[in-house]
Amino acid sequence: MHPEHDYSESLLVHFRRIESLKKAALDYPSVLLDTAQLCDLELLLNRAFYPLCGYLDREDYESVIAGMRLGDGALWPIPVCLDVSDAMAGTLETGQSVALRDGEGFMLAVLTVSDLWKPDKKAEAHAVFGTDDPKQHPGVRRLYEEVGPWYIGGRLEGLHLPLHYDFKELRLDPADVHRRFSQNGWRNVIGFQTEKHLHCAHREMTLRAAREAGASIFLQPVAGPTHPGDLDHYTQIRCYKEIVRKYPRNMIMLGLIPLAMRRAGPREALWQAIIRKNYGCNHFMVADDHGDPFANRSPKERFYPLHAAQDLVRSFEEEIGSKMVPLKKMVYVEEKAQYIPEDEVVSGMNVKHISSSELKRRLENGLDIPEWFSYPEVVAELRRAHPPRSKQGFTIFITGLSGAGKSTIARVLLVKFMEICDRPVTLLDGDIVRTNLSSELTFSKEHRNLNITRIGFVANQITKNGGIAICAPIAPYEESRRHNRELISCSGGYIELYLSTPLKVCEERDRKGLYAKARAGKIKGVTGVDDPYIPPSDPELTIDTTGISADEAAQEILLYLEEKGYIR
Ligand code: PPS
Repeated sequence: MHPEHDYSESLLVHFRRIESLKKAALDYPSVLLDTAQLCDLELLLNRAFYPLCGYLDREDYESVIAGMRLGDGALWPIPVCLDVSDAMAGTLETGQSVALRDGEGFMLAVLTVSDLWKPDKKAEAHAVFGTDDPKQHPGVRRLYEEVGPWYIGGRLEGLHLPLHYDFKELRLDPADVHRRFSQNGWRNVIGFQTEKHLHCAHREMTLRAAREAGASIFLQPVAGPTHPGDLDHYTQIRCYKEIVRKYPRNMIMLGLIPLAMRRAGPREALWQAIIRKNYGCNHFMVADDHGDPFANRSPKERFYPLHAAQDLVRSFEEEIGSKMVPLKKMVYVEEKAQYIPEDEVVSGMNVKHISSSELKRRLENGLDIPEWFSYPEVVAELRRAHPPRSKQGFTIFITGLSGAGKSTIARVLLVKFMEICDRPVTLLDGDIVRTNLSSELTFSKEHRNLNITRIGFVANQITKNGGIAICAPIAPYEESRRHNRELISCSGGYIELYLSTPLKVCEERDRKGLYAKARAGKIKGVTGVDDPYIPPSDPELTIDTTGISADEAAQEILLYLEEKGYIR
């Protein structure tokens, strides 16, 4: 038979099988996967997690926990099980088929349940992370708080890989990567996983490692459980695309890995080295703090001992078939006008370095970033994503009692910003929101908090898109104010203004007659009268409007914004 005919026949059989599986799976119970679970599923289906062909069953799981090996002895340091809730587990039994779907309900795979059990999470945390204290390790906290209480093990049949719409050309599976390595004639390849922005020092460091190993470089950043609207993800990948252009020809290749990292230090590094071997890398670059949850902090704050990850990977080099390449930090020496390894610096050398917080400061203030540190194309991408404060969006969140002057000051600010006219401005006054966004809400604690987080959601969208949001609700509770601060500070500026005007003064003003009605017992639960107002614990600005006009208060705010660089 003609080989092509043979091939198309088997493809046809495959497609028919998928179609009949899809039909049958319509009757199976479904598990909707979160973003971290989708990452695991993709790497199971595309064989990056070889030798796994499904989620670990109980025996394999216990063996991995105890000794980093599957039941058959194969090296595998990280448990990969499907976690589900009590409610879901109650509907399942062994031998059953389950449809695995993404957040939109799109069916991706069918799992045949071989085991269903309640893991001892304390024991898992201790073995995998080295502690069972959630305060010490974010991975333990996630295991306790976000991972479901039941695990399912079982074989998988893939129907479709999880869908991605971003950077499709970089989403290479192990088969694609193997093919490209052989097309490039690459026999020795160093896998380099990173989450950081890369600059000149990283190019020098990887090139030096590649020369020493006689290898090429596969730069494989993590495109893990990120949100589709996460601006940083897009910037990061565009920066990687720029930096690979700065390498000599046929020296580096870029691909993304959808890995849900556990940050389990040495075990994590070993796991990543095995995964890279599955992609065809026979070297793997390991940092001295690889997989540490606090890798960005000072050496004293790291969780795992320095070099522990390198030592563990090195001890399994032969078994994995991959050499551990230690990541050597490089520093710029001014008089040599070049980078050298940090451990070759001798006293008297004029060494230059820009830390990530210093880089952030320079970006925020539009200051110079020298060419010895980074490439103009990379800096341009960073500047686009991190414009100086005068070009960023920001939210002014005014909180205080009714009658403290929130709406009037908000309106003065609106006019002033319109006069400056460099960013779109939106006013989210308490009354406007209550009429248009929260008309069904009462003044109970729960509803007030919901009202405030709704305002926060809208203000965040405005801020993220470079606008100015002025919010002026009472916002009597700290928890919803904190929620908004945490959300919005990631998108731009956040300025909380507490109008500390005393109740007595607000009550004397009583423009809406609210307090009179409350005192007469006509309405209940009025803030300040018979409902609490919890003052903010750490506002950027506090103004008591007793005896000052709205114009004067607004002027104070504008001066603050000017001083902090938000307006010019
Ligand atoms: S909250 O607590 O932030 O959700 O309140 P907010 O959305 O800002 O709404 C406050 C305005 O609603 C009027 N109002 C009341 N305020 C406080 N307590 C009770 N029970 C109440 N009932 C109605 C009041 O006039 C507030 O307007 P402002 O602009 O603050 O004076």
